Amino acid sequence: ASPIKKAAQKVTDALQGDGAGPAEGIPGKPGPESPSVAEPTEPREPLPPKPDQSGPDTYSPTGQPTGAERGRTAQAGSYLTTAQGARLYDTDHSLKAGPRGPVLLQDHHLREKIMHFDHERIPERVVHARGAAAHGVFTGYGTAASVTKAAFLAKDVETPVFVRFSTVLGSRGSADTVRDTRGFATKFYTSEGVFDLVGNNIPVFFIQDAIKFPDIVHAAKPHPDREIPQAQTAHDTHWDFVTLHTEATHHVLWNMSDRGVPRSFRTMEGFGVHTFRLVDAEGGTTLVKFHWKPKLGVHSLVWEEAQIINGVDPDFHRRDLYDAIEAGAYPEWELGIQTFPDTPEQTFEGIDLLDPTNIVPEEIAPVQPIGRLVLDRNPSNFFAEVEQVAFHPGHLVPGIDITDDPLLAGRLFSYLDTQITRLAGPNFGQIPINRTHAPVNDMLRDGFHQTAVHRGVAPYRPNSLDGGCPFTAGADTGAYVETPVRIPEAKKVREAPETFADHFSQPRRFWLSMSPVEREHIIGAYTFELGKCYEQAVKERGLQVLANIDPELCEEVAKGLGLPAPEPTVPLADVEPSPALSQVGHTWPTEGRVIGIIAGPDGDLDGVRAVREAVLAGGMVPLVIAPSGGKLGNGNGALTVQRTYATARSVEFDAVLIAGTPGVGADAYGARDAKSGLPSARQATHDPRVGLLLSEAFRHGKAIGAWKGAEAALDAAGVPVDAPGVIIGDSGTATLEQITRLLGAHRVWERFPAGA
Ligand code: HDE
Repeated sequence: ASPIKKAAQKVTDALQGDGAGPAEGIPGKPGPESPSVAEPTEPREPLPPKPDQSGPDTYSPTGQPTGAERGRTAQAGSYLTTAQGARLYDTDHSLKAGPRGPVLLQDHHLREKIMHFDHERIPERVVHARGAAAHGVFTGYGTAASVTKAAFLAKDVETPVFVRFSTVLGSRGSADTVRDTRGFATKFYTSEGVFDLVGNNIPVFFIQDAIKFPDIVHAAKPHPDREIPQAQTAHDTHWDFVTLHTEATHHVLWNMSDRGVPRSFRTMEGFGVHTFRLVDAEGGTTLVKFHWKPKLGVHSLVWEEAQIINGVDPDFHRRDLYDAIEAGAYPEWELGIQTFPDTPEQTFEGIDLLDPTNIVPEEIAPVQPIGRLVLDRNPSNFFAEVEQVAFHPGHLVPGIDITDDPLLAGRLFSYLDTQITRLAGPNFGQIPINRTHAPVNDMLRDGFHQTAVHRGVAPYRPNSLDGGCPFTAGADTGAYVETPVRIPEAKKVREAPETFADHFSQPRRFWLSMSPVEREHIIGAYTFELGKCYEQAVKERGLQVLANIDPELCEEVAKGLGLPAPEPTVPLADVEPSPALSQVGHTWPTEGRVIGIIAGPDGDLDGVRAVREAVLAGGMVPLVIAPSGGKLGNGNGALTVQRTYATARSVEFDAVLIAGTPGVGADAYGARDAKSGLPSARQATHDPRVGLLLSEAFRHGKAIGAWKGAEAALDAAGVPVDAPGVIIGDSGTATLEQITRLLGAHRVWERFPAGA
């Protein structure tokens, strides 16, 4: 029996027992065989304990834990105790003066239990509150050795990592697929200390100077009086700010593009945004920009899908990441760098490298791969790991240094500061998820939540009482030594460089680099968001910004808003497109893609079984959808139903297959059982919910395969059988090759009015 079944048995035994005699700590005597409970899905083995994250310490600093004691499941001990280790005989009833009498103040267990519960929450992150994370491994290729001495980037060095993805604006409980920037923060537990690469899925930022961060965040967060809307920019204060403050234009354009609604965390690029300075073993320096390239390609949702998902599965991205890892479809990225000579001007081909609203096109500075990231382990405890992880752009290792990007400077202050409030004191580095894997020998002492028991008497330097220890290191013994960058003579000013004043040529490059269908999506996004604003002046200013990017973009949005399109107020920049910015027109691996297989009870179950196997063999995830839960068919070959017509929605699937039900024609659509009024089993493949699923999948450009008479269901759903990406075959497996090929392009782009 699996551990899950054994555990279930123990609980059943305990519930049926008389409470006498602890058997392995669970009161009760062995009960009868537990009744077999039908599982809608295959049960999962619990995750193994993590080598570097032990369970809560259940010992005092003076007693040492035994091997078995450490790292075990928190709830598995023999006896329930108080926080102080006293065994409890009851945790379900308050201490009362008689069963109907008043509760007594002397109930110390009640007070401890409620006190702890009352303080379970910590403040959510002021930005990036909503997130999900996973553990993994980073392996260096050694290709960066000529530009950096960072040990973790050397060839074949494996470094444990923890990556947290997030949205920016929403609260902790907000929906995943809102239109927003996504955080992509990576903690590398290197042998030389922690390195945090705290990036986003958009390579540019709203502002050029950290001092404006409170302004952009106050404008984009919900209105302070009503606290609406949640987790989105489609409201007046956001558009008021970004249209008055045009350095935000480039970032906003990325937000309004498909990048604002990623299909999955697994299909997002990541960017360090700022220019960093790498330092080699001889002290030579190179300026770089970091890029994460997803193995599965960069893919997005269409806007309608994103909106539906926010209702039907607000945890869509979180679930997708967790499920992919559990299924063994480990998300993967390559880390790459664009390199630039470290000249005093800090520009490349006329692009100011200190301006975080700029990209450098990959066509003129190719991204060179330097390592591989694989996420292969889910967190065991969301709060302990995902909530308490504390990133900081100032967590650097020898070989990686910063530049004078004024946005980065502010971040170096902000990320430590915020943890003092969020994690209640300066010792957050001792929280298991934040602990470095390098030996720590600091002289930081005391403070809230100090969990170390430091020995010795001399936490100061120089000292003689602790033998003068510890000693400082030199660069040759692994110390972090700042690059002695020359600072040009200057006056103290509150100013930006002149080159920071061009707010439109980079957005224009982005627009010109988009395919027709991506442009159509951008037009739709601006029309939606500005259409949600109440203030006429804000809409008009929004159109003025668009006119300065591109007249066609401006005209199309103006049409949608019913307003005149203004003339540009700046000359349109003469820029070359960067084809690497477009997501369309490439072919990608299809691993981990989700294929819904609709099957009725009378359908071709052999065919469903065969296609399910073929989907699995292709590294994709088949989900069988049937009218109700349980099994389809009998005996060994019975198929587990993973989604019912009630729980399935098109947005979960990248492609849909439908197994026909022989003998049922289009006119049976929506047929109901005469008695119950419910869709009858025989007509199940023609259920209105299936019709909705198919029509949505069609509208969202998803590949659809049908066999053995299922054309009738397509017909009933209004899906033309000869439309692009609709594959009719003799069997499910016969359609799969074409379906997989279509999935490689992500969507059937021809189905959108603008095509690809
Ligand atoms: Fe952040 N940012 N940020 N940010 N940021 C935070 O730190 C801040 C910026 C980013 O998963 C906060 O621990 C300032 C750029 C990510 O835990 C806070 C400025 C980029 C995350 C903070 C920026 C980011 C944060 C909130 C302007 C992309 C989530 C909680 C100078 C390169 C990390 C926390 C996680 C989180 C401040 C700008 C990315 C308040 C002042 C640019 C991915 O410290």
